[in-house]
Amino acid sequence: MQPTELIWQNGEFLPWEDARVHVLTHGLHYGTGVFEGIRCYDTEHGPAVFRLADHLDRLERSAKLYYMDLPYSSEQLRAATHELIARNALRSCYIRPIAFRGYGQMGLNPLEAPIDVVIAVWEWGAYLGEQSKHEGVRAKVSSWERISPRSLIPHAKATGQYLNSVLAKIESLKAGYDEAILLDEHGHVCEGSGENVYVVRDGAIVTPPQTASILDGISRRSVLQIARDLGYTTIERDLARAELYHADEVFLTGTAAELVPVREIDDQEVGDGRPGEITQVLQRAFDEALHGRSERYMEWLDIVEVGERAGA
Ligand code: PPE
Repeated sequence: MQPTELIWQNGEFLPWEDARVHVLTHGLHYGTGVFEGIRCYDTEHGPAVFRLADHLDRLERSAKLYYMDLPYSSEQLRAATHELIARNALRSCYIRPIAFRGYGQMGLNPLEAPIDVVIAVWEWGAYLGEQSKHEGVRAKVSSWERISPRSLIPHAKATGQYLNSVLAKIESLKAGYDEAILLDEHGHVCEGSGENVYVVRDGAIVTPPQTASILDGISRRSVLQIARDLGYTTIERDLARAELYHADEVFLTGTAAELVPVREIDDQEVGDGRPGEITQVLQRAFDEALHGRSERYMEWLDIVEVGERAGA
């Protein structure tokens, strides 16, 4: 990864290499942290963060589910994010806010451990590779089941929960695929290791509902709205595994990945093995929204005020 100049840690702007934690940090041992992944785009209005308020809202909600009271308000984190992007003179970047149980308390009761909050920004290119956007990825249905609400909280974006995604991702890569798709205990489709998933069949866009074990993706909300605005039928319902293979088109969305077509699942071609038409229409429209080229969705962008270092 490409370091930038500054990282925001507990209210201070520190040089990248000085943003450190103690080895006995609670979150390192027990996965007691919550985080976000956000992107900032270089638009003609300046660097613009996509749905920052919604991401910070999700961070706060994830924290609450793990009994963490964030020591900073969303408004403070928003201001810190803006200042961090400006001071690092970035036009576009990935933004990683993380809040975790810090140093001072060991054992499974984290309630006395302090809560540390960090925001880092860096340039991060196409998550699944530049080609994936145009050609689509090859996915494997994972042998690992998506975490269940009976043991964890699928709707929380919590660090420890990502061991599930990490296992699925490694398995798919070692088997020669680009990405994993996880099912739940009933065999219903949930999502990718770091993306929501959609099937297009007979012109309708189908994706698992909120009640499935998914993360309530902010790209998901955005792409569903764009699809509806374009007049497509969108359906949120349980998806059977076979529907992946029978689909005309399949695609994934996430902040890091953006919108990526799936061209093959378990060695079965999706459609004709090339990104489908509806996928491409949505990909273009989403891209326009992300990059501030769509008047209709400008309200999703939070423009960063940059000083004289802008574009430096
Ligand atoms: N599901 C999971 C499990 C997930 O991690 C993400 C985001 C999504 C769905 C899509 O959510 P949203 O970004 O709000 O549309 N994954 C983040 C982490 C990637 C990483 O490698 O770290 C991301 O895309 O930033």
